[in-house]
Amino acid sequence: MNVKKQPHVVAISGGIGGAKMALGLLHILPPQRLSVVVNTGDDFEHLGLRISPDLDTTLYTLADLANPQTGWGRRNETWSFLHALEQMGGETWFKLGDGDLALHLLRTRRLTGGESLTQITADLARQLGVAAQILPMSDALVQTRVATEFGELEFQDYFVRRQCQPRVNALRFAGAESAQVTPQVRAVLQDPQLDAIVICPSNPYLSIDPILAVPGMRELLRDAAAPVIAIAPLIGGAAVKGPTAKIMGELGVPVSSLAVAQHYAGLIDGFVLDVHDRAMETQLELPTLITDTLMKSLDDRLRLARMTLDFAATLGRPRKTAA
Ligand code: GDP
Ligand code: FO1
Repeated sequence: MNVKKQPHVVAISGGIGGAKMALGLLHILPPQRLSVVVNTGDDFEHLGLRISPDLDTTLYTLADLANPQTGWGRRNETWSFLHALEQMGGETWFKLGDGDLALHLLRTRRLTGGESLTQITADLARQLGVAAQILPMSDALVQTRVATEFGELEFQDYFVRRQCQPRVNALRFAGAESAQVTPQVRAVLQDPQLDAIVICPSNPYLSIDPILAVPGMRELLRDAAAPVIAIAPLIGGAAVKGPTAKIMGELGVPVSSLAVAQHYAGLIDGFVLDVHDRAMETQLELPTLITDTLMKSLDDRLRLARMTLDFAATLGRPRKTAA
């Protein structure tokens, strides 16, 4: 009997932009055949709780619980906790909804008890009915720090409290040097039957670079059995949401999808470019799929996911160059 192999795809993702793509992939793959390796460089402690924003966004998005307006947090959220906090003079710049609070409490309590972020996230995903493996990039604490005109800022201070207004001079990922790839991330990237690794249209500097900074991660991508494909997070030189374009400008990088592809040079085997940027195709020195990459509806997410996997299938298992 000829048993058809089930596809297996690994997505490398940040928060809001990445989770949109991961949702498309989840819908077109059989259950448990999507693994999402998620940035945890945005993680921080707030009000005594451990918050992992990109894991939260991925969990809520894949569980169909996400707030469609903000992209982060839960749909139909209530805010009694935050209002009570405000009344008593607590910090309210980082908005924790009542339902969301339950996730942070559970996570924090189990982390304090010595369990790994990977194990806790797997349990939360199961409880929320998510049929994908959601994997933190590492179980070690890696924290993105933003060097600005106001000195070095903690990530959420820069991103949420100051709304990405300070000018970025440099980024570093504190703790990355001693972080380790988890056995679970290693296993999915070393799957000999892997069909594709998709670098989601996430912020390359804030969301993907922290993942790549975990020692051994680049080598795992380079040595994987499947092609690595990145999707441009810019459309017509602008971000759909968030500070990607602003940061590229501030770091002195041309604000273009070409620069994003060049940022991933040596790591990717194919690039997905938006139709608005088709003029750049001739300058891209790797196989390129040109398509509409704007994901407004669920159908848009599914279509882009399908096109990306069909594109990956045309690339086969290219010989990898040094990453
Ligand atoms: P964050 O961690 O919440 O900031 O989210 P990500 O890093 O995962 O995603 C942010 C990036 O997603 C931004 O550069 C956006 O331009 C990009 N993005 C969001 N939606 C879309 C979309 O529909 N299409 C494309 N191509 N990029 C998108
Ligand atoms: N983003 C905001 O812009 N404002 C918030 O008040 C806020 C609260 C918040 C709470 C939980 C959570 O998981 C994420 C939250 N985010 C909020 C998202 C935010 O942390 C960023 O989008 C990411 O770190 C960038 O990926």
